[in-house]
Parts: sequence; structure tokens; C-alpha cells
Amino acid sequence: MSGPASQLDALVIGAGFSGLYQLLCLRDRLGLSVKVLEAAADIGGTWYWNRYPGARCDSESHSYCYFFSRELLEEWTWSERYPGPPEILRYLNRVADKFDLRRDIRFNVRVTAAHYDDKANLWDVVTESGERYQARYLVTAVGCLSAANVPRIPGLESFAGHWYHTGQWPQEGVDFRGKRVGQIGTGSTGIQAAPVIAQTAAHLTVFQRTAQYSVPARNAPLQEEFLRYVREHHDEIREVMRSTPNGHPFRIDRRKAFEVSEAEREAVYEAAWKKGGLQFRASFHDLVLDKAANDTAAEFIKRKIRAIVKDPKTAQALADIDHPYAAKRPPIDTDYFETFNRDNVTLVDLRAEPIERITAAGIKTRAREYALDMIVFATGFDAMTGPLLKIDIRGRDGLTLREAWAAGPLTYLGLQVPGFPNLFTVTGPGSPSVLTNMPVAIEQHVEWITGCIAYMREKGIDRCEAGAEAAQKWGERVNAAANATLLPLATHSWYLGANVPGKPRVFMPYAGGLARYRAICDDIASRGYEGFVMRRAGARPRAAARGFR
Ligand code: N01
Repeated sequence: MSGPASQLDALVIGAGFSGLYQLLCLRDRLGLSVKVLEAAADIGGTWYWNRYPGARCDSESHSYCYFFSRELLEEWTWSERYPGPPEILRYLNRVADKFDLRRDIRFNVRVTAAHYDDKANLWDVVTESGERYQARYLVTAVGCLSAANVPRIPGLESFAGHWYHTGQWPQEGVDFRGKRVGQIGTGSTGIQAAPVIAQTAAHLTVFQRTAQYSVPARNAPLQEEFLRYVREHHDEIREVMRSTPNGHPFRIDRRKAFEVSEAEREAVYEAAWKKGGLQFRASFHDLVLDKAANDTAAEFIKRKIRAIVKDPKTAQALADIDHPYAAKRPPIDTDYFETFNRDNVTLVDLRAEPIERITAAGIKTRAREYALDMIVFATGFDAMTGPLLKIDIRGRDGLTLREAWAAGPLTYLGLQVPGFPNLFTVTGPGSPSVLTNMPVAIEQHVEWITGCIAYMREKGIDRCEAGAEAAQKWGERVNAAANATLLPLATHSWYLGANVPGKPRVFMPYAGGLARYRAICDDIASRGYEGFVMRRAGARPRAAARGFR
């Protein structure tokens, strides 16, 4: 790396929910010199890029925000039960303005490499345009779902029409009027997009590889009565979010599915279906723990699908779901299954007729060719590890992150990687992250990282690195936590990396729950950051097997 470098205490990559709060904490609470580098032209992260039709947050708006500032909470009023990208971006802009964050964010700057300089104990960071930065601490706030996965289907380059990936949606939008649109993918994104695309497209063909459960979102404008409740109960709402496994503002029912009669169970599901949203998963305590319990919810949703969709063959393909309910991230929708009753919508079951190739004219399956003007890839992301591995990150002795993670991600608490001193990964693999309402997990991580750096500075420690043994043991705990649930039974899930050919199959997020995870992180910190290897400025590194004292 060459050229004069800007010197900083900390560099943060990414200006979404994570990066904005990390900047605020390190700059305003610790007084460090900090810059945020952001590849996009503006703040927002996920919400900057994912502006596809129908995009909407699946967390309820009153919980999908920062809770660190009472003033901010009291100043902001959400308009709908689930906010869409424009409202979330307005919110994040309000945050950036209130805390004067923009002056330390550089936009349109993509980080391409970050190399640790062992001698100087600094991170050397290089951008696409060749700018250089040096920083003591490097914090990645790159999001878990920001590396778009465009499947390598032969012939894509020959397609005569336009194609788009939902996670890189054109800022100016896409006009579907009069177009024959093919949508590949029926995860949370595809399930949100299809009903909206169908409203204007001449025809929409949905290519489904894996059928998915979905529950109505029941989005609606928020009523004054609810808004008053939220204004008066910030502390209680926050308390519920912090004490539940997924960080949502509702509790999981304590009852097990078979503790009630069949009729009562049905009534519980019916009420949850009417209420809508991710809360359906909280109907019983054991829905993601016990297969027989899960079957009762799965069957309920499959019956709903068959009742909604009029064409029996289409209904059968949509309800032919091969994994337990919520073993893949459960989508919520607005009229997804109803959309297949429209005359201008067709479902193609790729299990029966796999895609062979893309042609100039459209998509050719084993059965026939579908003529298309546009293809929408709602095919998800190289999740969790993808955004980090896209950057050439090298730690001690030139070890690349790609080498370190050749067999799958190895981290301590999802916060640090052995061999990469002073690199902190917000919502990294091995943390609850994507299994939660993200802002809650983000606040916890950002505050923990801030606390760790504050501790280091107070004690005169200039280097902190995840211990290899601690990371190994943490990896075992992440595995055990996943195996205690039904989540690994969805063998094609992106939680396991199974959606990206060649990616190691490792269950990446920590499934033991956010509340338990927070307690573990706090406990480790209270014991002098047990398991991290810390070095006093000027001293040789030593293992902090029992914490640094
Ligand atoms: O991606 P996905 P997503 N040929 O990976 C299919 C979050 N999110 O963007 O299941 C044919 O879930 C793939 O099929 P299969 C949320 O955490 C949040 O929908 O692999 N099909 C699947 O159907 C979510 O889980 C919100 O067999 C192919 C689909 O594409 C995560 O983002 C909204 C294929 C991909 O589904 C990712 O969701 C939206 C191929 N070659 C998303 N490759 C909100 O809260 C893939 N597929 C707002």
C-alpha cells in the first residue's frame, strides 16, 4: 500500500444503523478521531440498497429504531405498523442530523482492502479510488445481508431484456408497466415484491425453488391510541425487547403447543393469523424447539395457503413446504398467496421443472421457455460472511480472512476473529444478529465494542484480539445452540450458507437468544474480557485466559 494515509483512532466501514451509532459512540462518548467510509451515495445501509417494490421492514416500527436516546425516541413518530425504506431513511437522516454525524462520513467510498500492520499496530485501509487510512481500531459495520447473491445461471449475459437484483435496486425505480416480468426467488424479499410487481406488470412469472411459509403482515397506519401507548411505555417496550430471544416487542407464549386442546391451539393460531406479523412464531413456547409442536403451526399455514389459492395445482406447489415453520427466516406478507389468483400471475415450480438456462428471450426450464422482458432476482445474499470477505482483510502475519474462514467463520462472540487484532465486527457471524430485530442486536454490539475500547484505553492496552481457544469454544456453543432448535433442519437455508454454491455449511448466527447472549458478553467483559488476548502498549502480547488483570 502506498501514498500518504489519513491517521485516525478508529475507522468504521458502513453507514447503516450500525455504522451511525458506532460513530456516535466512539466520537462523542470516547472522544476518538473517527471516520465512516460508505460505498453508497448516502446513509441507510440495507435501506439504501433494498428499495425493491414492496420493501418493508418485518419488525414493527416502534421497535425498529434506536433506544439509546430518550429524546430521539420522544421526537420521532412512525406512521405505519411496518415502515418502508423512505420512512426508515427519513428516520436515519434525522438521527444523522441530530447527532451531527454526516461531517465524519465519506460517501461513495468503497473499502477494498484492510491490512493489519503488526509493527505499528495499525490497520492500513485502502479504498477503490486509492485513498489510504490508518487506524488503531477497525470496526466493520457492513451489515449481514449486503452482498447480493446473483446465481450463476448459464446464459444471463445473453438476456436481451433488463435484469435486477432486489438488493441493488436502481434508485430511480423500475417501471414494470406492459412488461413480462420473471421473478426468481420466494424468500422474504420475493414474497414482498411479487404482489406489488403484479399490480403493474403485464404478466409476472414467479420461479419458486423452495416453497415458503408466510403469515399476513397486516400493515396499517398507526392509530393515535397506539402511538400514545408507545410514547408512554418506552421503558417497558425496551425491557421486553431486551429480555426476549429475538429482540421483538412481544413475549413468546409460555405454553407448549400440546399443553392446550386442539381447538384451543387452532384458536391461538387463528388469532395470530388475524393479528399478523412475526408474532405468529411466538404463539407457543416450543414452536422452533419441538418438531411435533412445529407441525401444528406448519399444517395450519399450509391449510391457509390451500384455502386462499384457487388453482389447486398452484396451491399444492405453494403449500408443498419441505422444512419446519420458521426454520428458514419466516416471511410476512401483504397478499402474497392472493396474488396467485390474479390472471396475470403464474407460478413455476422449479422442483418439477428446474431452470436450464437464461436465453435472449427469457428463462428456459426443463419443460419450456418463458418469454420475458425483465428478470428480477430476489435470490438473497451471501449472508454474514460475504460482506466481510468481499474486502481483502489481512491480519497478523498476512493471514487473510478468507484463509482464516476457509472452513466457515470462526469468531469469538461474533465480535472478533483470532489473528485480527483490534478488528471488531458489528453483528458478525457467531452473534444473534439476523435471528433478531436488528437494531436491538446492533445497539448491544456497538455498546459492547465501545466499552471494550474504553477499557483498553483506560488500562493502557493497545491491542485486543480474540483468543484462538475461546473462539473455538464459542464456535462449539454456536453449533450447540443451533442444534437445540429446529433451524438446522432447513438444510437449504442461508443461515447455513447453503444458498451459495461452495460456501462452507456452518450455522452462522448464534441461536441461543439475544438476552442470553447479552448476559454472556457482559459477563465476559466484567471478568476483564476473558478469552481475549490483550497487550499493554509497549509490551509483548500474552494470553488472557482468565482475562487481563
Ligand atoms: O433471500 P432468501 P431474501 N434458482 O435467501 C431462491 C432479510 N429480509 O432476499 O430457498 C432459483 O431468503 C431461494 O430458493 P431456496 C431476511 O432476514 C428482511 O428473500 O434457496 N431460486 C429463495 O427462494 C431474509 O431472510 C426483510 O431454494 C434461487 C430466494 O431465492 C433475508 O433478508 C425483507 C436460486 C432467496 O431467498 C434474505 O431474504 C426481506 C437459484 N439459483 C428480506 N438462488 C425485512 O424485514 C436462490 N434462489 C424487510
